[in-house]
Amino acid sequence: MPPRHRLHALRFVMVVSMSSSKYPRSLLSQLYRTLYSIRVFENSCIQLYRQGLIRGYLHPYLGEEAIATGVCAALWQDDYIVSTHRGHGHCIARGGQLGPMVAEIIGKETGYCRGRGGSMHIADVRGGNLGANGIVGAGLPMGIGAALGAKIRGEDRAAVVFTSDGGASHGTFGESLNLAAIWDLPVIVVVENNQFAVSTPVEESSRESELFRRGEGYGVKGFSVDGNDVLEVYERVVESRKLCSEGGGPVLMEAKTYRQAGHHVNDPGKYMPADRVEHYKSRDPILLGRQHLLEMGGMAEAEVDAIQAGVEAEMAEAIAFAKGSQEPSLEEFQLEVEANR
Ligand SMILES: Cc1ncc(C[n+]2csc(CCOP(=O)(O)OP(=O)(O)O)c2C)c(N)n1
Repeated sequence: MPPRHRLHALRFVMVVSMSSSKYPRSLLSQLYRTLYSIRVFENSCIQLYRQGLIRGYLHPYLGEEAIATGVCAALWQDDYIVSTHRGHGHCIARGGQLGPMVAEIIGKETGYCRGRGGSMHIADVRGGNLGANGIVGAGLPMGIGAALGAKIRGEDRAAVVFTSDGGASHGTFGESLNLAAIWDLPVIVVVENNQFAVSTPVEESSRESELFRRGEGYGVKGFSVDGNDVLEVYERVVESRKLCSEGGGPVLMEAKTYRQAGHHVNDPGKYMPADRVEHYKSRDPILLGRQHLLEMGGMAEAEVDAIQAGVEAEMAEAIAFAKGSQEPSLEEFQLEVEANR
């Protein structure tokens, strides 16, 4: 072995042996792969949008990746998730494949919903993702229903409902928490508090901006986590999932975070104070995840770079797959409209 490589290998072995992390390296590496996949996916979608391949709205999850990643890594095989209008990250973290996701978003037959749903309506029911939703707050009753169904059938399955600071002020939020509480349902409601509903700051839309406190009035355990730190999110969801299994649900988790861009792809986000954006960028979930992998996982920079290169290659393949896929035909659209009249 050439001396430079020997030195590198020696340093690597020392780092591994010095690592006292309670987290297996495989977990840290899986978390980082998911975080990075979501980041690359969202940046690629922005490019596709600019190229005119995505029509309608596109709500990137940039800056919020640690929430979906940490939550879904803590779930069990048969659990359900219900997503939001900002839902690509949830789908990826629950095991969604990038190719059918891009195909769905650009309206191709090979998409998860044959290109009929688009960005805000991706569902992967077989993978446990009951779907994204363009109606703010509408996922809550769906998640409660899924958990109720599991309970009635005697299955040990939990449902995670992702919602938002805006969603937490909808009537469905209170109604769903109340029903989940009186029926002791295995539900984890995750409020992704990115501190804005479009351009309205959460302090202006609620007298109590610590949204997890809303659980108290319904008799639901609530707590808040740093939504930029994937490990903190993961740990609290592991505990919450166990609690659901023991009959201790529902649980309300508020994950505090910040968008790194405007509400949707065409919103410059000028209402977002620059110092707040900078603060949260300095705590970027991808950077923190990388740091965990290097420091706790004892991984070498080159190995982390290799994970990133693998994700980038997978993304390029996904885009090629989607672009090369067939468009739905006009005739079939007409038949579907007729059939649903
Ligand atoms: C019931 C309903 N009202 C209004 C809208 C229009 N709308 C789309 S996103 C949004 C606000 C979103 O803010 P928030 O719920 O906090 O989620 P975020 O976009 O910050 O993730 C609104 C009002 C909608 N989609 N559904």
